[in-house]
Amino acid sequence: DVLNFLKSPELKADAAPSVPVHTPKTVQADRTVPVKGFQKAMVKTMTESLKIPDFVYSDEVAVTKLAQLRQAVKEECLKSGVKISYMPFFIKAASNGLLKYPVLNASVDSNCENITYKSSHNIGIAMDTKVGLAVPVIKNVQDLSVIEIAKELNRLMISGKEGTFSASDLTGGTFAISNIGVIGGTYTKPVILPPQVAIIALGTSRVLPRFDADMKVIPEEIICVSGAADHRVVDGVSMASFINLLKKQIENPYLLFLNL
Ligand code: CAO
Repeated sequence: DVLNFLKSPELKADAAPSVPVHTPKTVQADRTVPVKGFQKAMVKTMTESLKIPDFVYSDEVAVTKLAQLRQAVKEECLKSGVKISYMPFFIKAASNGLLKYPVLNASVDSNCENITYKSSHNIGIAMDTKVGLAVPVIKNVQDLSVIEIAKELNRLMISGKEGTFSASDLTGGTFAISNIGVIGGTYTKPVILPPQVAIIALGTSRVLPRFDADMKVIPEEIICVSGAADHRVVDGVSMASFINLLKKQIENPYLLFLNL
């Protein structure tokens, strides 16, 4: 039995091991590689970004109803060759929010002397590609339906996998979204991509206990959304109101189809 086995002479501390114990050691030389390609672009943008006096605002967004909606349309979309995730809904909700709070879809010159309110919602999507972080852009989101956004996102994700982005795919962004939640993490502080003035990031969705209107505990699927903005141009109230509007649409996803 187990007790006798534990007392057996083979397990005694002074018993000589029959096989010498080895800790394998891997010998590796240091490696220096040049910074190039997308990483070089990241060095430039991120260094510029550090000069921006930014602030971050975060809130919980319940995606329970969105998850149900997505589940209901997923198969139909697949039949039309479109994979639909949470992202197209968030992108559409953000664009609707930008219509109401255009200061978040603006750009500033390097000395912050002029603000340009952009007419198009060209939304950059932070993407983990085979060559590293890229931010391809979905153009004119204000004119696209959720399914059209999904198609464009699918196309860009294939380009990311194959490394076939066009120059136009990678330029002209006016606002950005990073869904790091695909990988993990609950909270995140997104980094603005100058000359843009705002970006939002999504954390991982988690099912958590929350109160409903009758104070009953219910399971809610929650994503934490964080928005970072250039505080020289955007005030906290604009960002908070924008996130409130995004939250309202995601938590009541039928609103996304009403174009209110
Ligand atoms: N929490 C939990 N699951 C999530 C999620 C989240 N926030 N977002 C997506 N998922 C799920 C999707 O629903 C999908 O599930 P199914 O396979 O069951 O359909 C799965 O994760 C994979 O999603 P996806 O990657 O295919 O699609 P997406 O549209 O959600 O995201 C993209 C697309 C391009 C944003 C994502 O693939 C990506 O590259 N994210 C990384 C972004 C990044 O690197 N940000 C950091 C920038 S700063 O360094």
